[in-house]
Amino acid sequence: MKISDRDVLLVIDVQNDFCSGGALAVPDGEGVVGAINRVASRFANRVLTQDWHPADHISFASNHPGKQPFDTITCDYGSQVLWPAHCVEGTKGAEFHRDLDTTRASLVLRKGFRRSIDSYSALFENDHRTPTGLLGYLRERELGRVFMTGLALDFCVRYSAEDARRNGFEVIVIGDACRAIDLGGSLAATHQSFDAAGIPLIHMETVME
Ligand code: VGL
Ligand code: ZN
Repeated sequence: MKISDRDVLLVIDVQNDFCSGGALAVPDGEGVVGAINRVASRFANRVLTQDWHPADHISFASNHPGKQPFDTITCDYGSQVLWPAHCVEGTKGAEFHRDLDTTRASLVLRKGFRRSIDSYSALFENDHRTPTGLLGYLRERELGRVFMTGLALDFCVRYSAEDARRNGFEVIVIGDACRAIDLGGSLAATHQSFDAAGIPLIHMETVME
């Protein structure tokens, strides 16, 4: 498929903690690295995101006495899944996977850095109101189609894709350059939501052709 200078590759959270051996390992998380490096060669615009939390972050089960990872709590902005502590700012777990080619990224965007609010989406934090700045970046640079890759398909990739679509961008998810957590039916819900929103899931080979 023809990739233009207006298209952008968004690489979500390909960090050690989401790969094998990490604090919140996504099954075969590191399996996205080769695929992303390959498709990246087709794009002039590449944006990487990094999940980046303070140690006392609201999304960590360990910061809520009596709660376990994967429990859900209600906070100011609605419900929030509690996770094992992960991607703590400045730690090895928060670094990009060592084989991910980061050299030609034009932007590295960190999200989830405020103690009292999580951010799955790369565009808006979990209150669906607080901007990360990425929407302004995409608009100001007049970027068009947003191609999504990374971790995890059913959380940060999903919410980023939906927010971009809702804000008028054409969004395409490269399925084999993503992996899912699949918590309580979240993967099936993601597929349904992509269908409803008009977000196609394509194969990497389609991008390479
Ligand atoms: C993510 C859960 C918590 C993700 C980040 O990158 O999908 N999931 N923090
Ligand atoms: Zn996180």
